[in-house]
Amino acid sequence: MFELTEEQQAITEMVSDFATEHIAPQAAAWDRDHHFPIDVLAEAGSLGMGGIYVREEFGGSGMSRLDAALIFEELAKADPTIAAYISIHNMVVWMIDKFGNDEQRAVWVPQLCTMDMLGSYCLTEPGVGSDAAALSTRAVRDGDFYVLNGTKQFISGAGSSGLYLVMARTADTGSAGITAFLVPDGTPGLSFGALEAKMGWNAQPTRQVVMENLRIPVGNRLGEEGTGFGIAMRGLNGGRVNIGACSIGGGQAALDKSIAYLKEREAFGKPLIAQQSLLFAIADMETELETARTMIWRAADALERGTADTVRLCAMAKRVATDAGFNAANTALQLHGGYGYLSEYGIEKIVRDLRVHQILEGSNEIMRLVIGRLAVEK
Ligand code: FAD
Ligand code: 2MC
Repeated sequence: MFELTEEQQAITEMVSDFATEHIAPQAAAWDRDHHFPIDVLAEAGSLGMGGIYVREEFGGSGMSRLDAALIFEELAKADPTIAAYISIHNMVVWMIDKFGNDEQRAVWVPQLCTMDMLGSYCLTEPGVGSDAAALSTRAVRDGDFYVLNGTKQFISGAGSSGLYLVMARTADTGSAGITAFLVPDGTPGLSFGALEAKMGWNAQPTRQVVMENLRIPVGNRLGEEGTGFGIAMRGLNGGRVNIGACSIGGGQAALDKSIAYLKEREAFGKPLIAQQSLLFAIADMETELETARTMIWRAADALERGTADTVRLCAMAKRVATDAGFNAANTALQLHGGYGYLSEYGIEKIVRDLRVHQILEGSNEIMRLVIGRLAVEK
């Protein structure tokens, strides 16, 4: 559990090489130009990163949740934004593989695994984020079709994705009245809002997804009516671990840059690393990231084995890792002095990118809600 196998070390090395060569050199430009590199995503897909923990039968890589966490950490060292998008895509593909029927799997999973087609996860609405069970997008059955009406907010990849996994209400029974649907791009009635201007995550689009009298066949329903909330949440358990791994990767990159900088930068007649207070800052970053990594690996293992404490451990890992990653990046900025504030040094981008991980995939307050509720139930 605490030691990676040779195979896992090889995966980490392969992803690190890919990220160093194909992502890191362009990350600053993609951020500046708000460019979503779908060609590079397809390259990641060809290496098996489009369906990491999807079964091999329909083109998945059949790897474990821990393998996925290792992959997302490595990708995020090069660019947290690209890593995070790939993690959301993986969540969507896994949900279809896990909860879809054979026909849905055969149609969608292979092209999503290669990332020739991208997937978006559509839960949040303009009026409903944390209180996801109160969503109001409606799906009304009409013979062999469902008619969908509603707006999804903050949808990652929207406008570029080929498939939208949409949670909609089929009955007024709270979380039990929610159903999941597969909405292909190009369906009449599907449109997108303007590109949101954001603090970070600039290399991936965030838009509203608007559905107006959108008709999809009953065959596009994922699972039975009323099972959509559970499907959405089970997808998110993995998403939370993966986004946590992305935060650790970004934080680790910021820490590595800080160590190199403090060794090189001189003040008061010696390198800054000789200041014990700064060495202690490095020690705390290192310790907090390693603590979070341990938690991520433990949650990934629980998810893999389907243990009873999976939800709790995933929520804890998400909270701890996204805080640790952001804190490490923010400290790294301080350690770089004025240069940390300049784009050229690559630190301020990590701070901007990691900040949102404390908000999305269930805010860290919602993680406390989940953990707290389970703690008092015991
Ligand atoms: P609110 O729910 O309105 O919360 C506001 C504040 O109140 C937060 O700090 C929250 O933690 C706190 N709060 C709420 N309820 C409680 C409570 N009971 N106790 C204590 N504190 C509470 N969603 C998708 O479905 N798909 C996506 O692809 C996606 N991508 C995103 C990309 C970006 C860049 C962003 C910013 C968001 C994305 N989201 C996506 C939405 C994201 O999941 C939500 O923003 C998040 O869940 C919080 O919802 P909200 O913004 O409506 O905040
Ligand atoms: N895993 C499995 N099942 C879960 C679950 C989880 N993590 N969380 C809740 N459930 C089940 C729960 O067991 C219950 O099932 P049942 O009815 O069979 O008993 C059902 O879902 C309803 O749960 P609650 O009674 O706890 O519902 P409540 O409304 O009180 O709270 C809450 C739900 C707040 C935990 C949930 O709405 C939540 O996680 N909110 C955060 C929303 C979120 O994470 N959004 C992320 C959007 S995606 C994103 O940001 C991206 C970037 C992609």
